[in-house]
Amino acid sequence: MTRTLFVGGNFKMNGDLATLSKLVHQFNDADVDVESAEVVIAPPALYILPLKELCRKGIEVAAQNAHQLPAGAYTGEISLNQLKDIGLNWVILGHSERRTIFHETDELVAEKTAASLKAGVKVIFCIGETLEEREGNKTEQVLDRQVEALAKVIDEQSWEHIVVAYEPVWAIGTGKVATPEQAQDTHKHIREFIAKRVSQKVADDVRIIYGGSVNGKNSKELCSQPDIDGALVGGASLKPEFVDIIRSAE
Ligand code: G2H
Repeated sequence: MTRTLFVGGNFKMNGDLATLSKLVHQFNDADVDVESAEVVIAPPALYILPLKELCRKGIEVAAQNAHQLPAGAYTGEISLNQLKDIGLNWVILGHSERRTIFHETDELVAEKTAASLKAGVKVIFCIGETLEEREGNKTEQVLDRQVEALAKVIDEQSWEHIVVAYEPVWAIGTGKVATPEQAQDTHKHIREFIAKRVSQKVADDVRIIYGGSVNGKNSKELCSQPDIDGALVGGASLKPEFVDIIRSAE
């Protein structure tokens, strides 16, 4: 089985139109083999459309969040149908900043993910444990619980539209990256859980990417682990070094 490397750039609430446009031009001009990696950038919502126009073939755009309902009186929210309407194929759901700051539960993230697949939008489904959970030897229990919530609400076929992003909360934006061995062990566990809970085929096919202080220097070693199929990159996706991360696949 071959899983194409997946590299996501999560700009979070950073940048302005001029700087992000310049960045996209740099990504467009970079000499990378677009066949070797699937590349998706996730700008703040109001820059999705202008940046989508700028991206060359081979670079797709994602939203960083969406509401689970198709339409209605939800001031400030964007629906998955609206994302689909402007031609978006990807959304990030369940990022730890959404889970912790905006109190999104496992069930809500799973519900959003199911709604997203129904709307025809593929999902970068984020999971991860806090430092306290890791130190309390609860990492596997937490990840199983987060994946289980999703497995309950989607069918086996739907997994082909999911990329799982494992992001240990203690490694996010802290500069404290998990070692390649730590990340590999955890990815292997997630894949084994999916094999048990869903099917061996889904476990073999689903891409599980790593996030948390990934940069141009550590990405190659992380991405060369057998169960790590790419990266979800925050801080470093706002710099030209994002191109080096995409090159991890070459
Ligand atoms: C984790 C990651 C991107 P960073 O949040 O999703 O951010 O690379 O800055 O740790």
